[in-house]
Amino acid sequence: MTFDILTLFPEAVESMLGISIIGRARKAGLLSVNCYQIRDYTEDKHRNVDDTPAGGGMGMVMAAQPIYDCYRNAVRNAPEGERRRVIYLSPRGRHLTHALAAELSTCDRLVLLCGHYEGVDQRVLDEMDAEEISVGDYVLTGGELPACILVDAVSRLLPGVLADPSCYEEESIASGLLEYPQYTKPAVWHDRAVPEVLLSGDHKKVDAWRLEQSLALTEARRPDLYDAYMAAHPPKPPKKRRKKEESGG
Ligand code: 9D3
Repeated sequence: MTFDILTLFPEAVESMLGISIIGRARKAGLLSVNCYQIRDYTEDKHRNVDDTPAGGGMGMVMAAQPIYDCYRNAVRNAPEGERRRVIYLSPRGRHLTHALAAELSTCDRLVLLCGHYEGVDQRVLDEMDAEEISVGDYVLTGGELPACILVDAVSRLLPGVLADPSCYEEESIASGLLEYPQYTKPAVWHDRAVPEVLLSGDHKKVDAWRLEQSLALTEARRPDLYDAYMAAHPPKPPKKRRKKEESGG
């Protein structure tokens, strides 16, 4: 998977995606992240990349030309027929979810455009056939943090990126439940004990306790997820005792 990130702040994106699990996965060649400085592509004599909005109003709008030339350069050597999506991180986009991240993880290349200022000239979004994705209903100052969130959420689903792949099957949001509470040593800290069942060594009991905790937390905090989970996991009907008449024949 290759991520091409078009931004006015490549250093910010590069530093965030150069560390931890994603940084290691990049060094291992499991994914590529290329950051492009949109300003390097401006044909404006003052190197400007934005201008006043047509029709008047506040703020500045990112111009089409530098973004489009930056985009063309990013995909210049891309193989013909690759599975590619162009994404504009935008507060008016479709919300990023685990399901969307999983869908994006099947692509060969994601081109991510980060806006700044009040927005981007609509014509370049149309020309690139960009889809819009938001990371939630709150207002940020630009698309760089959202782009990092998207790269992080998608990258950890790629083969080999996580040490233990079983963890993305059981894990909270993917399973539809919130995660149970976690503990480590020591067994008592500030008069607070680790729940006894976790020290019992009885794996069946531990699993049952964790599921019970996940269900209770999800019901209390995310009734929407709880209802969906219950609809998908109907409780098993109790086993009927076999009656003599039915078994006879
Ligand atoms: C003037 C109206 N504003 C919309 C509420 C314009 C505007 C505000 C903030 C346009 C862009 C931005 C910067 N935000 C993003 O680029 C962004 C974002 C966000 O603010 N919230 C959630 N997801 C995203 S993805 C990109």
